[in-house]
Formats: sequence, C-alpha cells, structure tokens
Amino acid sequence: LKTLNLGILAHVDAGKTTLTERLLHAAGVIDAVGSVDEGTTQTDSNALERERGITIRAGVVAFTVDDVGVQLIDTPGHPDFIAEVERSLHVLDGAVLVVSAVEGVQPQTVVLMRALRRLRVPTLLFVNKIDRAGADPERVVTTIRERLTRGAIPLGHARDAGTRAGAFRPFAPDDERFTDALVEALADHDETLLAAVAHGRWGAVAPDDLQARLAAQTASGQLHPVLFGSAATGAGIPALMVALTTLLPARDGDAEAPAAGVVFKVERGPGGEKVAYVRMFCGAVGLRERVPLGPGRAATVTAIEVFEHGATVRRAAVLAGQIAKLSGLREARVGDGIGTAARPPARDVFAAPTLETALVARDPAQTAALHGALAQLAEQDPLIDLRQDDGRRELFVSLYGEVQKEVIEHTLLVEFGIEVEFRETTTICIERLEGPGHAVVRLGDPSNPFLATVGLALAPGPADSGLTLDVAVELGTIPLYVYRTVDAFRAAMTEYVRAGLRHGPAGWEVGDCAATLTQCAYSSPGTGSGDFRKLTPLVVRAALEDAGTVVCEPIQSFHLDAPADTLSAVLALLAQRRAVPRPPVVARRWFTLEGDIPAAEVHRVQRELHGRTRGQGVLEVAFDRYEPR
Ligand SMILES: Nc1nc2c(ncn2[C@@H]2O[C@H](COP(=O)(O)OP(=O)(O)OP(=O)(O)O)[C@@H](O)[C@H]2O)c(=O)[nH]1
Ligand SMILES: [Mg+2]
Repeated sequence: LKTLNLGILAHVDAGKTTLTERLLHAAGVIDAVGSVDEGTTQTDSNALERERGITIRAGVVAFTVDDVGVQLIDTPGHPDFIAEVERSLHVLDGAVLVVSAVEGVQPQTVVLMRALRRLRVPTLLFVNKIDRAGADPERVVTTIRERLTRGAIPLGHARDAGTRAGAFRPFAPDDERFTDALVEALADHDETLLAAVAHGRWGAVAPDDLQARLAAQTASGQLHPVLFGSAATGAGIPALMVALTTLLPARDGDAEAPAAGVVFKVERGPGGEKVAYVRMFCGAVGLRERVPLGPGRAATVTAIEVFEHGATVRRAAVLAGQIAKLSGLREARVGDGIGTAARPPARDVFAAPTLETALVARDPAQTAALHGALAQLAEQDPLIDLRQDDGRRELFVSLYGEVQKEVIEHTLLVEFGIEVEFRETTTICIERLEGPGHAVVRLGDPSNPFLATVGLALAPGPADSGLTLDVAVELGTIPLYVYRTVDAFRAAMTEYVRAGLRHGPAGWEVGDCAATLTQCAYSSPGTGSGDFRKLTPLVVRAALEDAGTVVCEPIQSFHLDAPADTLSAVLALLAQRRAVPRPPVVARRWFTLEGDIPAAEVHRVQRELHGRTRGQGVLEVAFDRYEPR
C-alpha cells in the first residue's frame, strides 16, 4: 500500500472539516456525514471544538482509495491556531486548499498558499460551497489566478452554481478548450512541450501523456489543479477522490532504510500519559525500541497506534510513510526528530507569536496547579512558551491572538478546574547588549555562598547568532571530576549562562550574546555542579548591568493586497501606525505593498484595514527582526 499524507487547509469556515467528513463517507469509513454545527464530525472531536464549531487542534484520520492509504490531517483555519498548521506542514505529501465559492480568496487562504508554495507542497485547490446562494466559481478562479497562483488549472466547471443542484462537470480528456489551456500551462515549465507548441505540433501529445505531465507538475508544486464542489451536498467529491490518488504523489515508503521521523503533535492520553504523533519518512520504529529523540535524549516506545479506516489500531511497528501515536516518549517535544537518521528540525514557516499576556489564578491557592496545567499546555503547544516573572507571582504565555487566549482560559477551566484572570496583552520584546560588560564573583568572597569562582565577559553578538560561549580558562581551573570533559563543562556552562540571560535588567530575554568564561575556580572535593549552576546566572546578571542593555521590539515584514482604488487610504493608515512601506506595485484591480511594521501595531492595522478596503484588504505579516524601541 502506498501512503499519502494529506493536509486539508483553508481560511476559517471554508469547509475543511465538512469536506473531511465527505471524503470519509465516500471512502466507506462512515455511514453518515457528520455535521460541524451539530458537533458530530470525526475530526472536531474535543468539546470546545464541538461547542464553538471551529477546529482548534489538527486531527488525523485515515481512509483508503484504490491502492493508496490516505492519512488526512484536518487543520484549523483561524489565524490564532496557525502553529497547528505549521507543525502539520512539515509532514505532508500533498494538500487540498479549500476556497469558498461564495467568500472567495480570503486572508488566510493567501497566507497558506504562500507557505505551501514556499515548501513546494503539491496542492489541489477545491472551490467549495458551490451549492450556496452567491456562489460565483468563475470569479473565484479569476481571483485564484490573481492572488494565489498563476498555475491554477481548472479540471472542469461548476453547473447550476448557487443552487442545491450545483454540480461539478469534469472536462472530457479530449475537450479542446481544456487541452489548449492545459498545454499552455504545462508549457510554462516544460521546454519540450513549449517547442512543440511553437511548431504547432502539440496536437500529437496524447491525453494520457498530458495527464502524466499534469501529475508531474502538480507533484513539483508548479501547477495547481482546481476542482469544484460542495462538502454539504457531496457534489464534486468523486472527482476530488480520483484527483487525490492520480495527481498527488503517494509514496512507497522504504521501511528498510535507517529510521527517520518527526514528532508533529503531542497530547495527553486519558490517563494523563504523553502521546506523540509521529510521521515516519523512512525506516521503521518497533514496540519496545529505544529511539533517539534529538541530541542527548532517547526513550522506549511502549505502545504504537497507527491510523486505519477511520480508527486507530495497535501495531508492533510504525513503518515509513505512516503516521502513528507513540506512547512512552515522555521527553518528546513537538519538532523532535525521531530515529537514527532524523533530520534537523525544520525552520518555522510562519511568524512566532509576538504577543504575551500575564495570567493569575482567581483563587491564589491554585497558583501551583495553574503552573502545572500551563506547563502541560505548553508541551502540546510549545509556542505558548510559559514564563514566570522574577517575583514568581505572575505567569506569562505567548499568544497569536484573542481567540487563542479564550481557548486557553476555557481549557484551564474545563480540563483543570482552574479559573484564571488575564492581564492586558503586550508585545514581546528582547534586550540587546549596549556594549561589552564583565563581572567576576570569587570563591571565598564574603557575599558568595557558593564553592566556585566564575568570571564572565559579555559582548553583543551578530544578529541571529544566539548565545555563544568561549571557555578561555586554564584546564586546571575546570572541575573535571564533576563534568568529566571540557566539552561537557562548556555545554553545562552554556545552559547556566542562558538561564541568566532569560531576564535582562529590563525583564526581557537578552538575545545575541557572545560570552567568554574568563575566570574559574573550585574547591575539591566540596564543589559540585550546583555551585556553578547557581552562581553563573548571578554573574551574568552583574555583567549585564555592567554592559547595559537596550530594549528592542519585534519588527514584522508585511505583505498587503487591496483593491487599487483604496491605495491612498491604506498608505495613510500605515503612516499613522509607524509602518514603513516600499513603493506600491499596482497590477490591474489590485495593488501590493511590502515593507516593515512594528508588531505592536499589527493588530490595529488589521482591524482598521477592513473598513478602509471594503473588507477586501489582506495583511500578511512575518517576523523579520528586532529593533530598538
Ligand atoms: N452550503 C454549504 N455549507 C458548507 C459547505 N461546507 C461547509 N459548510 C458549512 O460551513 C460551516 C463551516 O464548515 P467547517 O467544515 O467547520 O469549516 P472549517 O474550514 O473546518 O472551519 P475551521 O476548521 O474552523 O477553520 C459549517 O456551518 C458547514 O456546515 C458547503 O459545501 N456548502
Ligand atoms: Mg474545521
């Protein structure tokens, strides 16, 4: 059996979850199509999803079409849950991007398509809701071409759009209008075909050959076939099923190769135990096997469940191409590579959250419980990035937006019985060193309770260099009876310095720092690792005070599309909100603006853009850099 890991992506409410139900029904997995509005779907399975009628967590469900085992990932469309989409993107063989025939191309559609194209994920476009009043599939295809991809190639057309009878009519393989358009699109990336067209000889290309070329260019992410239908009525679903297996690249996994997989989701099982969702790229992992989980960590697999025919089934191994839920990986984190041939973690596709909020338990007696609960949530959603202020009173979490905040509040209440109160939402800044700084605390100093000497010099590092530590002390001053090797000592010291940099003098994390250990001493046999672990952050703190720091705010690069006649209104808005646009590019009815904007202003611009562009403006932002505030 070949496998196809298929992502369903779209702007919120375009119909991903309903479409998933339809596909499961068409594949014979479920007898009746569930409803999002009644809370009876397979993939919107948690209580909050059912209550709100939106998808919050990515859900996996499997079915078989012909000889292909499809493992479908239904993703959330709301931008606050983009982190869920991010994790899924790295495990896909192909995707269906759903576009509503009524609302057309929406903000998140643009964001998602850009990510899919950047990662070259083979993608089909499904124009959904052709049964709904107001559906205008022709106009949607035009905007898809203008805003998403010039490589859009409709495989048919919608008849009776805007009525319950709306249906999909695929083009006949020898329909000349279709083959002309297809050849023209294929020739853009195919020189032999281009030459044939130029010489008027392409008529000799057989329909089967065109189909194979279409599949090849879809697989390479150059062309994007477009289908039409309705997840509500089932129109167009059979054609979509065929396209999944004939146009997207299903794979025969190599189970004999060295094991490589990735953890893309972590959840807690009914008994509170950790369950890691893993996609294997090649090789296999068996029950009771001890698997590497990234540098210095490993764990033994105690249970394996794979996805089959709408359910999960216990198995003795997870094979190349498959997705499985693995138990026993207590240390597993989202993004961990699994196995001996694991790839390094992928770079983030979407921007990290740039907002944060403090929260406290309404009942102070629950403060410790709140900490534990948030730590568990942060495990499932690492970008939450739980932090605590110096006074140890308030907890901070990172956020994408207000809806994510409400979900956290609700989850804490329902799953953990903790009522919380949020403080106001603020932007996450960092501190940078203003210049070099130095500090030393010596063994035997009356103010030093630890059995160690640590001297540190800090200097500003280049942008994005993170933390580097140079150990510039005599070998004899390093307590090798504690750390065994100089490398182990350096690794441990790096972590201690990092701990000290977590809160700079202004309370923000200190970024990009070149540290040098200038002095070191110990007193054998009394000195232990605890002495260095506890003393180093204090020395870092003193060195930071000596250097001085400047607070820097996140700056995002933006991409803004809006109707051409709204350009001056949009420019005025951007100027008010400290954005710095480059010259606009106007293409017929739309203009595009790119430039920089402080993250703190994005929310306001997003809100006001709506009114200034008749609801059509789309602002996409991505983190770019930090700059002094
Ligand atoms: N008329 C019509 N309604 C549809 C169709 N597909 C979905 N809907 C409705 O649109 C609403 C949203 O559908 P969902 O399937 O939850 O959309 P989604 O893309 O999964 O939404 P999120 O996961 O929250 O982003 C529901 O009320 C569906 O019943 C369709 O083809 N036609
Ligand atoms: Mg959904």
